[in-house]
Amino acid sequence: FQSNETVKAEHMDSDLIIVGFSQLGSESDWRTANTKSIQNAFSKKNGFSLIFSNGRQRQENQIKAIRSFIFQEVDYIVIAPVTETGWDTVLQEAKQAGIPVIIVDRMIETEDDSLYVAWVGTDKYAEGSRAGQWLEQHLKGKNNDTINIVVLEGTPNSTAQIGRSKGFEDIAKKHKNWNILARENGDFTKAKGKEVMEKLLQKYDDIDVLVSQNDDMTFGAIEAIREMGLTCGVNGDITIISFDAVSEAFDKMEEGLINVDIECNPLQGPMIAQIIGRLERGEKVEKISYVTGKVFEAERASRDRIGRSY
Ligand code: GYE
Repeated sequence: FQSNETVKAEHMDSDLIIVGFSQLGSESDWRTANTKSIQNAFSKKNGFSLIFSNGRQRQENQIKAIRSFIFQEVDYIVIAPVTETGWDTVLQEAKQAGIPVIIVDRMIETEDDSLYVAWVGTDKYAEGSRAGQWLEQHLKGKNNDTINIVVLEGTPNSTAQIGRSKGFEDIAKKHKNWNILARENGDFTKAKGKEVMEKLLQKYDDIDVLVSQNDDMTFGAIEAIREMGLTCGVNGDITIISFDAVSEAFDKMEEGLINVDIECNPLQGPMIAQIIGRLERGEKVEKISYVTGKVFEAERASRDRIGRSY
């Protein structure tokens, strides 16, 4: 057990700004890129000392990390929360300690929005509706055929799962011939994505479309589909709509295995560092800042990926 002063001394290196970052886990390629972006932005040469904690997809680990940041008297706390609810108590503690909190990527559900100074992330509902809109275009002229859809969902009650599900379903509702056969949790991981897709393929022999809420689950699902002797993507049995648009997904689009990928940009570090810079100078910051994203189709993947770094 180290005293408060000892812990602080380790990070006290002159006038560096001490930031405690509670990342929710390391479940996906997207998450790896997000972590790197934040670690790079909060480097010593940029004037920061970063204390990083990996929550391994468990809220209780994140709450522990936040309490330890408070104990260490960090200057700022940055949290990428795994799920939306259950943060009020620990964020009250941070507030009482006078430590500003910035929420990134996913959102929290609270009635007291004084518990955080700013949020940075992408619009997950918009991502879900872009997936639905793409399918509308793709199916144009096939209004009488029944389209059987399965959805691989991410971590239950995470903003990414809630937003992408709702966004897609609000479009699906408008189409009587879209038949959502199943919605299953694949935890945003490749292993779970594969396992769940295997079960779905055993249960249904007429899946037309897979909507997979992140690329890692998609990679697992593609393995399951191929091992069953089926094909997917541009000329395949199963149309695949994925989310994130990480580098391996571009490979798969170039191979024609994924039809379309709804981008979610993980490179959020510089925006968060900028917000802290403003707070340091006593300037006002936006409460909500959206990072924008595009829609990438297999047909253009080789050109669209030029210049991308993750
Ligand atoms: O899409 C997924 C990750 O919250 C937007 O979390 C993020 C999601 C991302 O595990 O790959």
